[in-house]
Parts: sequence; structure tokens; C-alpha cells
Amino acid sequence: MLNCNGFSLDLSRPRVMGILNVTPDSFSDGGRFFDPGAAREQALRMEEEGAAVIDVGGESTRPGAPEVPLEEELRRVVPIVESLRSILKVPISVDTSKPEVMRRAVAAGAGLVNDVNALRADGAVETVAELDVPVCLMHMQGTPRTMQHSPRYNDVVAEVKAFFEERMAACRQAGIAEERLLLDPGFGFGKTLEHNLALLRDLEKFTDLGRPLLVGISRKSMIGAITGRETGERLPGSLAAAVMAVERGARLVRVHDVAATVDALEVAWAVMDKGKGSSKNSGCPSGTGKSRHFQSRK
Ligand code: 9MG
Repeated sequence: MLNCNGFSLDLSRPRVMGILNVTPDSFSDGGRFFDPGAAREQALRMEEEGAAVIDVGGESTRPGAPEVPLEEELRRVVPIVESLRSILKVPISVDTSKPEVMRRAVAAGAGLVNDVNALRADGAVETVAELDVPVCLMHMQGTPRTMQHSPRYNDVVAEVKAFFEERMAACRQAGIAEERLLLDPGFGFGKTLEHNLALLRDLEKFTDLGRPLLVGISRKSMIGAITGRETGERLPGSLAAAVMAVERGARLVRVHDVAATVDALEVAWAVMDKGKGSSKNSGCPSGTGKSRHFQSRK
């Protein structure tokens, strides 16, 4: 069980992270939730559909996206985190690489840091060490501006694994307990289709690092490259990838289409025979949401 700033997140079985982009330019839903009212409605809808975490991001990480200045990212993210904190029963994650945004979002109620840059920005690792919330370390080759120019690896799986080991060591040295870490191979972040497929095929190799795996494949270009579909038509392909990731050990799946993914993972988990007594309809508590134990620690 992860303690997410007063909310608990149980990753003893696969869960869904709902994407809430408060940006004008994200690749699939850019601009739709830029308005605070629309963002709140979408967050509540995703929670109702079964999301265990809502991931709020104020800077697009699509290939070639421009950088967002600190003040603008704070203006987009902090008020929405503040307003969601009192209406959601599930934790909020903040998708950022900027230490000041991490600090201010957690002060506003965010319970998890999702960093596509794996705390490599100046001051990020020290900031998270002080914050006492879990953090997702994602692998990326290059930056969102440059990452798809010509990604190269000798052995993508081995190199991503070595990256995780290096970042886990950096966190340990900074005083971040290993129990607070999640790992994500970063599908589409400085990877060709072949690299993405190799990572998904061999995802299980990362499980021996002992930390929960997060994956984000929803509607991404790898699904488009395989199926020939536009972003709005990639749900079936995204579900197939989510199920295969869970079968290989993923415990958190970052998606746009929460209801459909929750159902797909429910079926996958039942088939995997690890869900005895823990499926949605088996009478077991969902395992997510506000926890008195964690709230009393605050
Ligand atoms: C913010 N963001 C976009 N894609 C992502 C992915 O694949 N993983 C994580 N952790 N964050 C992502």
C-alpha cells in the first residue's frame, strides 16, 4: 500500500491511472480540459469509472512540444489540484519534471509525483526526498523536444534497466526510501516502434527490480503505427497493449479511456488467477481511496 499524502493506493493488483491534461496542446485531448470546470468534471467521471489515481499535467510531453514556463505550469496545475483534493476519494498525481511544481502541487494535495524525466532536473531528487510522497521514475532518451529524432540503443531492455538502477541509486543516496518508487519504461519517449515492442514484450524483466511498474501506452503513436488508426480510434489497440502489460507485471496503467480499461484489466486479472477474492464483483473492498490510517499520520 502506498501512502499518497493522506490517500492510499493499493497496487497488490493492477490499477488504472486516469489522464487529466490541463494543457492546450496534448496529443490526444489537448485543450479539452484546459477549462477548470471541464477538468473537474472529467476527474470525477474518471474516478466514477474506476480510476485509482488521477494524473494532472500542465505541460504536454508529446514529441516536439514546447517547454512551458514555470509560472504558467504552476497557474495551470496548482488550482486544479487544490480543487480536486476535496472532491476526489482517490489520490492525485502530478505529472511534472519541475521541482517547484512538485513542491507546490504536493502542498495543494497531490499524493504522487509522476516525472517523465526521472528526477534528473536540478533539485528534483532533493525536492522529492523532502516531500514524503511516492514518485514514478520514467525512462526517456533525450527530451520531449528531441526524443524522436533518431532514438538508438544496442539493447533497449538492458539499457532501460540500467537506467532504472542508476536512478534508484540516486534516490537512495538522496534519502528517498525504495518503497516510494514506481518505475516506467516510457513508451514512445525516445523509442522507435521496435524499441517499444521489445520493451512491452520483455516488460517482465523489470519486475526483478522489486518496484511496481507503471506503463503509458494509451492512444500512443505505437498503436497508430501498428493499426493505422488515428488517435481517437485507438481504444481497441490500447486495451490489447494494457492487458499484455499487466500480464507481464504492470501494476498501474496510465490511460485516457478509464471505464474500458478497468473492465479489460478486470478480465485479465481474473484469467491470471491472481484475483481470487479481489475482483470488483467478489465483495472485496476496492483498496483505493481515502485511508483513515494514512490520514491520521498527517
Ligand atoms: C506524462 N506522461 C505521458 N506519457 C507517459 C507515460 O508513458 N508514462 C508516464 N509515467 N507519464 C507519462
